[in-house]
Amino acid sequence: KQTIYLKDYKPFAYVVEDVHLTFALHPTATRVVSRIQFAPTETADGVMFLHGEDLTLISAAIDGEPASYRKVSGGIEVDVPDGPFTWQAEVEISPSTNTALEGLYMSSGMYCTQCEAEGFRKITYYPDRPDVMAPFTVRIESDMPVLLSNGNPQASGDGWAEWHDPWPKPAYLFALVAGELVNHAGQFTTMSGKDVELNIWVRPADINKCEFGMGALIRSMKWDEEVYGREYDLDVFNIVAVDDFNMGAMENKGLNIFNSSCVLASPETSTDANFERIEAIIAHEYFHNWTGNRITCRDWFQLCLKEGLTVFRDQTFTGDMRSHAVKRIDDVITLRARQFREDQGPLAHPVRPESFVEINNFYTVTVYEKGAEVIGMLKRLVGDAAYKKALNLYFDRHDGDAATIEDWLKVFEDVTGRDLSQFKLWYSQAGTPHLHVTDSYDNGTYSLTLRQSHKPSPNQTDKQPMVIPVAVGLLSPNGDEVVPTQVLELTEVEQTFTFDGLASKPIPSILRDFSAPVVLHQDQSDADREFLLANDTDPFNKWESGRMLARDTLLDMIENDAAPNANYLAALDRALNDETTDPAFRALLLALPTIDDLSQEIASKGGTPDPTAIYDARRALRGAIARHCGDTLTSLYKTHQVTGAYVPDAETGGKRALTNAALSLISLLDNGDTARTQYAAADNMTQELAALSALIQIGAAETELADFADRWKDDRLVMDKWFSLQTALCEPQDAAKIADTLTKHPDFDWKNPNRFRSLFGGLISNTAGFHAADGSAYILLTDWLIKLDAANPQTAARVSSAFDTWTRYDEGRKLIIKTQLDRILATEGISPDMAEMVGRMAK
Ligand code: HT7
Ligand code: ZN
Repeated sequence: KQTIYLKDYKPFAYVVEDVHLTFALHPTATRVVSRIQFAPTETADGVMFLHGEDLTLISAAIDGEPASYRKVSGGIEVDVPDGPFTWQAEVEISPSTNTALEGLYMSSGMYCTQCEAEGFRKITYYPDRPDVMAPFTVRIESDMPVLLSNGNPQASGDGWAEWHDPWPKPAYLFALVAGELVNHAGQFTTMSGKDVELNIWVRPADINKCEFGMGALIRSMKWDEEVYGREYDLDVFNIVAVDDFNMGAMENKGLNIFNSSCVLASPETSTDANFERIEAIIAHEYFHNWTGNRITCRDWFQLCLKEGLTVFRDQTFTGDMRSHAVKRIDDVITLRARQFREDQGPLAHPVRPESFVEINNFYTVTVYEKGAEVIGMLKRLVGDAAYKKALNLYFDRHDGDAATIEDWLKVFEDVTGRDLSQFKLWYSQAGTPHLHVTDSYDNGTYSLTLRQSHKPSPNQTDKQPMVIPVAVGLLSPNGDEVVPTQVLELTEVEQTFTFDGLASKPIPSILRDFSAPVVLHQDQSDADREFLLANDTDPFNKWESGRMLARDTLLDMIENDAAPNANYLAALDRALNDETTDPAFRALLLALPTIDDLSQEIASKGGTPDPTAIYDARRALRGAIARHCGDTLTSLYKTHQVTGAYVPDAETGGKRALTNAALSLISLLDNGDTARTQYAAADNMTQELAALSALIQIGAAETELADFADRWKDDRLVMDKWFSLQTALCEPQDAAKIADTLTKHPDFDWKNPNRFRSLFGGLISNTAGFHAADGSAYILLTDWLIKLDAANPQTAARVSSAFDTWTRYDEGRKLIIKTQLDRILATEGISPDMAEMVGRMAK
């Protein structure tokens, strides 16, 4: 496959005016007839290229006459007339043998599609690019009882149904579903009074897991009207749950298709974290109706245009539904763990990449999460009112367009009069900026000097200074906030900002709310951190102060064999006892930096992380916290128990998060007695899984693991948890062996992406286990990646990114990993997806 470059973009030379598709469904021989009206533009030259992959072409005609065409790499070239014409083709495809889960495939007996990014070309010949938009009419012929496609239902009869989608859309938003499905119905009346029929379609066994998803959909529809003024635009909105799915969900117009793990929920089978994630994903896909569907992307380099903005929107939604403070902390934990990690390694790329081989490899945390951070910075810089105006202008100006980042930034420039050319570097410059802060105080004036620095990234060595919004507040030593939050704009390499009229040297609270995705370097004393942990009015920095104390004591234990910092333990105990703070916030104070976070930190300072030593230090610190804060933890565990029927809300979820964080530590002291009691009494999955996890972590879960598997053997989603917990939480030295044994379990259906990710995602997250010095986990994962790649390249390539930190480690580990990467590259028939990912890592 060839490398594609942003700079080479050229519009398609034909307009697609109308698309009619007829599907005669059959597991191995589905026939697809396409009738497409094309009109040439000025750049047309009589030869039209249509994408097509794995298609058997039965017939092709133009205006009723046999077409003249040539098969070329990736599609066909067709000789076409000078004026408008109708292309009609018939192809045959085989959904049941499509294990890549792209195009039309089968999952648990149903037909479904996945077309983003380039799956439509596996359904029929078509200009499969996001800047070609057209209205679609679809006829489905099948004896399946439920036949769905995009848009509104038009007509149906015995064994067929027709759908019409009036909104011009790119082919990647096409969808079709046919199956023996049942629906959980709902209804929504839009702000202009239109009634919309809502459905969640599932297999009959799952009908009791739809209620929460329906509520989340209705909340999302309402929120998008209230906060962004966006109304839904069809008569029906359908969601379908599918068991075999490469990612979380897909925003096909009017017919969202979901990985069943991202929509099905019940108190008995789903944890609080599952409920929150499901609500966020339903919102995300729904929000795409405007940011992605009505306004789409000109080309796949602009992916962050829809994804960064839609993630930003779903993050704000979750904050509004639950807690902004907790959501922000959660998001930053993920950003640092995953996006900063990506930025630090060989897979680093800009939010808007400039080249790719396989676009599926660029659905990354950088495009999504850093893309969302960039929107958040823009909003902070222009202010809420201008953001709102700019968004309204964006929707007015670009409705129906396939737009670019330039179009997006221009609406902000037009609304505010600001020049955003320097800000645009956030889209083109890879890597995480470093922000260095020093301060001084002299005679009532406090000075803050901010300096930015940038490390090189793959293919980017010289970097320009960026615009960095740094939210700052100042506290006086008695705990009062003497300067409330203000945003300093760092635009040069170094700038000094002064604050006058201060009676004494203040304690600064810098980068409040994590106002920019940067690494902050600040000489902060333990005393200042303890002070901010107790007094900061900014919840993010309050938490961050505790986090930095925990990080530094861990680094001291790892690097200098030091004892746990007693000041930290005392400050943590005080913070845990502060009843004025949210239990969910206190639960987050107990979440220590992960082994991978710490190894990222050590590597960025030029050291060589030893995962085993980091594991031991973390274990020692957890033991010290359990002993030092034992009374507090036991008391919190008792006083914050939730009674009554389970409700998946933020308030009771926060209490469960706190008691379960306490339980995990208490279990280090009581041999798991409390956890065993909780497991036996649990009436919801949050409590059950927390108890089971605590027991696995102390190596005392044999009975409960067997009981769990026995009770849940028929529930695929719960059994995914059973697989992942064992590989994620076992002792590192046992991890590869346990994973290997589990691959031989009769329920290890490796072609199911959820099951594969459960087992191997668990293993990869067990950092000390994955990086066991003998390389056993590296070798096991590589064997399975090679096997999976032959069936499902997209999922295999994504999982292969587990190796992206390999250059951090010692020579022994590096040699084994490099050997595995080379082994993958040398495998005959390796997919372009895998070849690109591993090639970038092995460089
Ligand atoms: N826009 C979607 C991204 C996507 C995808 C989803 C499912 C399977 C394969 C996929 N390839 C790309 C999901 C989203 O961001 O909302
Ligand atoms: Zn998305």
